Amino acid sequence: MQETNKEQVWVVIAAYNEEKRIGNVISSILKNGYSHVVVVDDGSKDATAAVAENAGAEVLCHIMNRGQGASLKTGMDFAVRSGAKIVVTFDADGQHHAEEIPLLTMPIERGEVEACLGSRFLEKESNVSWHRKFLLKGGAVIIWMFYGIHLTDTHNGFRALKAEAVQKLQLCADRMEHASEILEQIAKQKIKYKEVPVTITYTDYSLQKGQRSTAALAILWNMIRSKILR
Ligand SMILES: Nc1nc2c(ncn2[C@@H]2O[C@H](COP(=O)(O)OP(=O)(O)O)[C@@H](O)[C@H]2O)c(=O)[nH]1
Ligand SMILES: [Mg+2]
Repeated sequence: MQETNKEQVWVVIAAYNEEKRIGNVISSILKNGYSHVVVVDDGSKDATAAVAENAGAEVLCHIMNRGQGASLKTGMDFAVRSGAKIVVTFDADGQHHAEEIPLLTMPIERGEVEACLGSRFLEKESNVSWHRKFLLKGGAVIIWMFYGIHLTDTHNGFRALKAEAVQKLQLCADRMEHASEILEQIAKQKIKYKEVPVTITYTDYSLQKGQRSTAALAILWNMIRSKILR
């Protein structure tokens, strides 16, 4: 694989009550040569912030829980202000793989695109359940209908954005709706993007702690409703 300039990459992790996994996640990123790891601890009730700091991340804290969208915004803005050329968003629960970060950053470094979006439905195998797959496919159809961008995977938190693209994003959604909002902004701001195959690993931990399919359905419904009422 072609070498990338890892010094210019900031990896941003939004974390809520992830003391069990965040340490290993940070270690795997550092081991892969990325020294800029920013964790936004979102009012966790456990030791997420302390574990993240001990593992070598720079930790920003929200004093109360504001949601993954608000946390990523805090982290991405901080990264850009700190000199990041590329910002990678990465989950705290061990579902993403640090060795795949270059797959997302290389097309940006080569100047092909300003944003690279991870997809679990291209080439690589992810152990995603049929009902999650069904919802994600429904989400892809809605994103295509609403924003005119055709993606195979619309709610994948593993992505890379050029700093200039981060600055163009106007993000207001604090919670999980932010994933659709980022895509809406990519379309509106005409940010050049591509999808890249990545692996998302579902473990008992991530399934038990992660979003319920009903929550994903509620997000889809809210998107449709707000579009109709707009
Ligand atoms: N900052 C912050 N992060 C959150 C919150 N809820 C979930 N996350 C993080 O966002 C990532 C994805 O969340 P998760 O619930 O696993 O979503 P799923 O993988 O789509 O089921 C994980 O790294 C979580 O720690 C929250 O309220 N605030
Ligand atoms: Mg998860």
